[in-house]
Amino acid sequence: MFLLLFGAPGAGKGTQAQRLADFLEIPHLSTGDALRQARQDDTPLGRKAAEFIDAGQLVPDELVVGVVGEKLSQPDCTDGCLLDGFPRTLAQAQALGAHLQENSQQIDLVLELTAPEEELTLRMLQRACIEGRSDDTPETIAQRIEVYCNETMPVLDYYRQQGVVHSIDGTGTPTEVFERIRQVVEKSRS
Ligand code: B4P
Repeated sequence: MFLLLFGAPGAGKGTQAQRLADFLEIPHLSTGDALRQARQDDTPLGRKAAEFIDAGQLVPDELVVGVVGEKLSQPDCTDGCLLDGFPRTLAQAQALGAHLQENSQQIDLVLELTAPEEELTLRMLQRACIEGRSDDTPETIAQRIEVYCNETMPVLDYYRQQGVVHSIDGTGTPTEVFERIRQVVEKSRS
């Protein structure tokens, strides 16, 4: 199964993606995690990405598309993969579509996690206290939410036209949210 997980910053993508990938026994790629790892490793990609991440902006498409292309070309992704936080722009969606088509693959399901903006902000401010992520400041959080609405919501509309999007209420405990996701995934598999 090829699945995409969408959600505004703080909607719970990272939290749910790991559970879902374990449940489906498929590889999982979070572009946010991959970029943070590159930054930690001080690679050229990580150094370039850092300035965009810290400003609450999207990292340029060509950099992110390269990361995903590399992952999808690995043998463990032949039968499926869960992409978390990708695609975030229409150009990324088109690049993904071209890659899948070349390999006679298709997107089976797009999950959108939703939560009110106050809840998103609160979660990220709480995470800031625990993890100290450089992009979890109040100004950057507001910027990331705006970027999500302007650049990523149109990508969801693009997939909605293909009839593969399921919106899931992302409020409640992580276990409650996962149960909602599990039901949608089970239904789409049956
Ligand atoms: P991401 O790493 O994708 O960051 P995010 O949108 O904040 O989501 P994350 O997964 O971290 O948080 P989650 O909602 O799970 O991206 C970071 C940056 O990288 C982007 O701003 C961008 O610059 C760059 N980037 C990434 N992908 C890119 C792409 N494709 N193109 C261009 N740039 C890209 O969780 C948030 C918090 O809420 C956590 O602390 C969690 O514990 C908590 N939480 C989760 N579920 C909860 C629940 N049900 N109840 C209470 N708390 C919950």
